[in-house]
Amino acid sequence: MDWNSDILKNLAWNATISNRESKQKVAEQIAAKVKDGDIIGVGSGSTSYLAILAIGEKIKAEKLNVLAIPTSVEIALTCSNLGIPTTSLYEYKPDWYFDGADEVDPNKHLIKGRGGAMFKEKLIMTASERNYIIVDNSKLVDVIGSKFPVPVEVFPSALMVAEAGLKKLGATEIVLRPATGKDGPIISENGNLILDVKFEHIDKDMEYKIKCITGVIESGLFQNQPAEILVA
Ligand code: ABF
Repeated sequence: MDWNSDILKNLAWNATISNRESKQKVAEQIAAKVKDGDIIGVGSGSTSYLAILAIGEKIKAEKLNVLAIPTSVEIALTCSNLGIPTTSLYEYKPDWYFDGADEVDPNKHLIKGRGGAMFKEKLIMTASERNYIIVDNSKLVDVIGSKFPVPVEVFPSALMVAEAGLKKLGATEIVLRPATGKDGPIISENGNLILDVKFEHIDKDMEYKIKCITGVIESGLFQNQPAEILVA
C-alpha cells in the first residue's frame, strides 16, 4: 500500500543553482542514458538533483521500471517525491552511477563532498559498473585542490589523531566544518565529523594516504575511481 503522505509535496531545491542552464544540459544527457530495468546510483548536489528530475520525467513518459540507489537522505527524499523507488547495496549492485563534483583535473581526479556525502558517494561509485561525473566547466581545474579543500570524514573521537595524521601529510589548513544555522560542528549522515583540509601539494597517492590514517572514514578526494566525465 502507498503512503498517503503530504510531507514531501513541497520538497524542492531552494538554494539558487549556479550555471543552471549548463547543468540542465548535462542532466538531460544523463536522463537519455536511462533504460528500462536499470539500477542507478544517484549522486547528491544540484547537478544530480536536475538529473534525477529529468530522469523522473522520462520514467513517467516512457513507463520505465527503474530503481535508484541514493547517496544521501536528501536525494532519497527527492526520489521518493518523484515516485522513483529506491533500494540499497544490500539488494543490488548498481548498473551505473552519476554524480556531480567540485573539481575535476586533467587526470580525472576529483574533489567531492561539499554536501558531506562523500563516503556513500565513493561506496556506490566503487560498486557501480559504470560511472558518469556530470559537471559544468566551472569545475575544471589544472591542479586538484586549487579551489576547494579536501573534505575528510572522521570518527568523532579520532579527531585529534586524524588532525595529527593530516598534518604529517602536509596539510596547511584544517577546518572543522561548522553546522549550518547553529553552533557546533556538522554531523554527517554517518554520525561523524568533517574536516576541510588544504594541502600544499596533492600527489597521486594522497587519497590512499589519507585513508590510511586511523579514524578517517573517507575523503572527498577521488583518484582511483574510473569515470566518464560529462562536461556541459
Ligand atoms: C555532490 O555534489 C558532491 O560530492 C559535490 O560536492 C556536489 C557538487 O554539487 P553541484 O552539482 O551542486 O555543484 O555530489
